[in-house]
Amino acid sequence: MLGACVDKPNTLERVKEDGILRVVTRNSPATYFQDRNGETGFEYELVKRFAEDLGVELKIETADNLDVLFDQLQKPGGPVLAAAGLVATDTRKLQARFSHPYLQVTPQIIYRNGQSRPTDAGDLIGKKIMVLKGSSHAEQLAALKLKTPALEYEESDAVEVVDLLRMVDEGQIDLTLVDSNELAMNQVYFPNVRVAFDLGDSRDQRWAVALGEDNSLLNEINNFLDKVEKNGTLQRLKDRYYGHVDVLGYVGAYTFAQHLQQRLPHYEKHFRSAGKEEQVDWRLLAAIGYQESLWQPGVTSKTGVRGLMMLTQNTAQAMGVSNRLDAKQSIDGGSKYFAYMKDQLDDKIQEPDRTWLALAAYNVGSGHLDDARKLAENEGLNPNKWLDVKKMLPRLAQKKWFSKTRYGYARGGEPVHFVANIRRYYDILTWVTQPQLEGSQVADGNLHVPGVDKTKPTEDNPAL
Ligand code: BLG
Repeated sequence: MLGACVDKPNTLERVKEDGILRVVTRNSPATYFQDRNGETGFEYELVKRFAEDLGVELKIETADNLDVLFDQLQKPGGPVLAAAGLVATDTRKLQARFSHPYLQVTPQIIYRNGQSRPTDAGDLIGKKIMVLKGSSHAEQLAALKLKTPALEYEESDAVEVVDLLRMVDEGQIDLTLVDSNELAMNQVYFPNVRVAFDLGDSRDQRWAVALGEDNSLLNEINNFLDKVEKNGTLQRLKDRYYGHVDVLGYVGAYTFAQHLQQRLPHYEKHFRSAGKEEQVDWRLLAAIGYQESLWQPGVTSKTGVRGLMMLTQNTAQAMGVSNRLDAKQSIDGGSKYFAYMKDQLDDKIQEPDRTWLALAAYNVGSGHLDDARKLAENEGLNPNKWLDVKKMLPRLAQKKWFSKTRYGYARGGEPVHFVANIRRYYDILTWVTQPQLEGSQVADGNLHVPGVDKTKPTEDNPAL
C-alpha cells in the first residue's frame, strides 16, 4: 500500500512529466485576451512565468463562466490550476484550495455619472443591479440581502465585466459591483461610469487548485508567488495592466474614454492610411497624436510647435506639410517623420527598443538622442536599450553633463514622459480595437470594446 503511494507521481511530478501546465481562466481584459502581440492579460503573463519556471509548456483553457471554471478544476485529467482573478470566498473554499494572495482588490459599486450617487448599502434598494453569476460579488450581494431583504439584484451568466460596465455607462442598469482592478482597466472605455463607494474591505485574489490536490503543486505555486513578489516581477505586471488609472488618474481615464469616442473617430482613417503607408501600427501613430494634442488639430504649443502631431516648422517643411493645422497633413507628416526617425537609427537596435528610441527622437531630436546614447555608453550602459538610454536623457538638462555633449542642452526629461505616455495610450488603444477589424473596409472609426457593440450610433457618440 505504502509502496503504491510512493510510486504514484504527485501533481507537480505529473505536470513536469507531461511537460504541460494546463490552466483554466476567463477570457476578459483583466485575465486573458488577445492583443497586437498575441496572447496577453495579467493572469496570463503571471501564469506564463510560472510555467517557464517549471520548464513546461503552458496550455490555457477558458471557461464561459465561473461555475464552469470550478467544475473544470475538479475534472480528473482537466486543468490543474485556475488563474482568473479569484477571491477565496467561503463557498469556493468548499470547491477548491487557494494559493497565497498576489493582488488586493476592492469591490466597488459603480453608477452612471449624472445619476444621484449612492453612498451606502441602503441606497442600493430600488435600483436595477446586475452582477456576474457565480461571482464573489453575487455572494456579497446575497449576504447583504440577508440583512436588507428589500435589496434586489440580478445575476447573469451571459455577460462579462466589460458588459456590466457598458450597461451602466449606457443606462441599461443602474448599478453594478466590480473589483477595483477591473474598473481600473476598463475606465478608459467608459466615459460615464463612476465609483459610488467601496462595498466592504479589500480582498485578495488567489490562484486555485483542485480540492484533492496533494500539496505538491500548491507549494510550488506559493513559492513562485513569494518569489515574484520579492523580485519585483509582480509589481511590474500590476503597473502594466492596472496602472492606467494610476497614470491617467480617474479623471484622465474617463476623459480618455470621452476622447476615444468623440475625437478619434474623425481621424482614425488618416491614422490607418498613414500606418499603411509607413508600415507602422496605426494605433501607435494614434497614441502619438493623443500625447501631442489630445487629438486636436488646432493646437499650438508654447514653443510654436503646431497641429495634431505637433510638428515644428522645420519638420513640417522637410515632410512636405504646407498646413500644419490640417489634420490629415499633420498625421501624414508626423507619421513619415516617425518612420524616418526609426529608419535612421543604428541597425543594431532591435524592436521594441527601436520604436521607443524613435519616439524619443521624434520629441527631442535625433542629435540629442545620440548624445544620450553616448552618455549611456560612457556609463557602461547599453545605448541600444531604451531602459538604459532613458536614464541618461534627463542629464541633457544638467550643465555638468550637457556641456560634454555634441548638441548641448535639451529638456531631456520630456522624451522620457513622452515615451511612457505613448506606451500607455498604445496599450489602451490595442485593447479597444479588435484585431478582426484590422484592414476592414470600415475605416471611419470602428472602435470596439471586447464583448460590446460600440459600432451603433448613440446620442453621446454621434461620430460612430
Ligand atoms: C520636436 C521635433 C524634432 C526636433 C525636436 O523637437 O518637436 N519633432 C517634430 O517636429 C515632430 O524634429 O528635433 S530637431 O529638429 O533635431 O531639433 C527638438 O527641437 C514636438 C517636439 C517638441 C515638443 N513636441 C513633438 O514631440 C514640444 O512641443 N515641446 C514643448 C511643449 S510646451 O510648449 O512646453 O508645452
